[in-house]
Amino acid sequence: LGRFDWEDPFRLRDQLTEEERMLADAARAYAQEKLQPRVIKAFANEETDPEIFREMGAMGLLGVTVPEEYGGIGASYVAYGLVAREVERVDSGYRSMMSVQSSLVMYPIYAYGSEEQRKKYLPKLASGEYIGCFGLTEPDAGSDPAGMKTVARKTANGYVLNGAKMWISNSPIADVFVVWAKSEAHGGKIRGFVLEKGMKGLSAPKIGGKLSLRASVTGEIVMKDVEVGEDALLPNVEGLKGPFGCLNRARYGIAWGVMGAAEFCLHAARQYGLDRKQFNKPLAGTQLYQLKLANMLTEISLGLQAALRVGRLLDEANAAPEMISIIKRNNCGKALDAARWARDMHGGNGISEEFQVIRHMVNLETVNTYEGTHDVHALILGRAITGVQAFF
Ligand code: TGC
Ligand code: FAD
Repeated sequence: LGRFDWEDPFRLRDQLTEEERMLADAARAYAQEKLQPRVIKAFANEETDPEIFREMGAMGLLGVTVPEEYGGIGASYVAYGLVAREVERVDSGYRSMMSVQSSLVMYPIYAYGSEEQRKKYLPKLASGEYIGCFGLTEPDAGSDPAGMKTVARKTANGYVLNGAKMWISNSPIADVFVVWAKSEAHGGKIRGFVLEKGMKGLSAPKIGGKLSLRASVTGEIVMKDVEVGEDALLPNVEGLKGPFGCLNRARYGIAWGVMGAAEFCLHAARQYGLDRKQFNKPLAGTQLYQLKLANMLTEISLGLQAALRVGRLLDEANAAPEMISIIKRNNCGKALDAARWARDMHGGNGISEEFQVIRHMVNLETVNTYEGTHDVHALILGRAITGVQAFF
């Protein structure tokens, strides 16, 4: 019979390549040494340090799947997932910064951009010199992005963009804005545009007062007659499959990331239960405490194994969006459960920033909502199961 290691129940590590193990170890060392020491203060003060992009860039953690000639490291989607897991073990906000840059900004420029756009933006996004953001959601179009109002009107030399995007990660500190708009010149179809900080009519005010994901800045993107040249258009994609192609990758990364947050919560609750005595015995020696630990461990083990399977299929260009809906939805929901249990298992200490589980808990509320809510992914799956759409 084989050995059992509660920290790696299905021996995930044995299923990785040497390159994937090395990248995961490097990401863990960076996250624990550089991100963990600053996260409590950053969350409390709602501060996002742009230097983190430079640090991640220097470590090769931005756009890991992008080929080396454009500044990436040409690594696998499994490697990308492992990075997300290590960063989100510290904070979902830091993972958000990384995954927007990698999947929602570098990926569309790489997959849909011209050679000039790739050369102009990707190396600087990979190094963290440029910070990127992705504007799809609008005040009146969230789960239903087809209802967006942002428009691009054709001019003699390019386009004029008008509209407003809402709830955009990184936007107040962004240099590069990948924005989706209905283009009149393309029959009202959705097209992607790359805008740059400083363009006349473009602003990105911060959204204050967030009680979740406070270490990652979120803002609006306001476009008032923003004039761009033809070279701002992403030439190689049209329709909603453009933004969804990016979301497939980001949602996949989230499925790994939230398991990192859940693992933090499991480890914290286990240690707390071993250290804390009530009724003359450690809490970890009670049946109810062990039941919760067992539930957490089970869901994390299954969630990681499922993410690995989908990652391998993505690397073979053989993953279906519905597979990604299953793991995004379920892993977010289970991570949120784990964080809520861990919060409860810490008793009163569970609400203190010092023990960190409540920070993960409130962060995961956002992660459960963005990139397609828990229920929207249920509807995507319901449509696949029945062949009948139930969105409207
Ligand atoms: P529907 O009719 O289903 O599809 C329209 C077109 O899009 C294609 N498509 C996909 N292509 C690739 N991958 C996918 N996953 C795709 N899903 C759909 C589809 O084939 C079709 O193509 P075509 O050529 O036939 O036109 O569209 P619908 O309007 O009925 O969609 C409904 C629904 C609910 C599935 C969709 O709108 C949805 O997923 N809503 C959720 C919105 C969402 O996820 N927003 C995320 C915003 S970005 C964000 O949150 C970033 S946070 C990141 C961070 O900080 O970490
Ligand atoms: P709604 O669509 O209004 O949904 C509200 C509720 O109604 C949800 O429970 C939903 O499940 C439910 N619902 C919706 N439609 C149906 C239906 N047909 N049937 C049953 N129930 C339904 N967007 C970006 O474009 N870029 C970003 O970088 C980005 N970053 C974000 C960062 C943060 C911190 C947050 C909070 C959000 C971010 N988002 C971003 C936006 C995010 O993707 C949206 O919030 C999300 O898609 C949900 O849209 P909504 O908020 O408009 O909610």
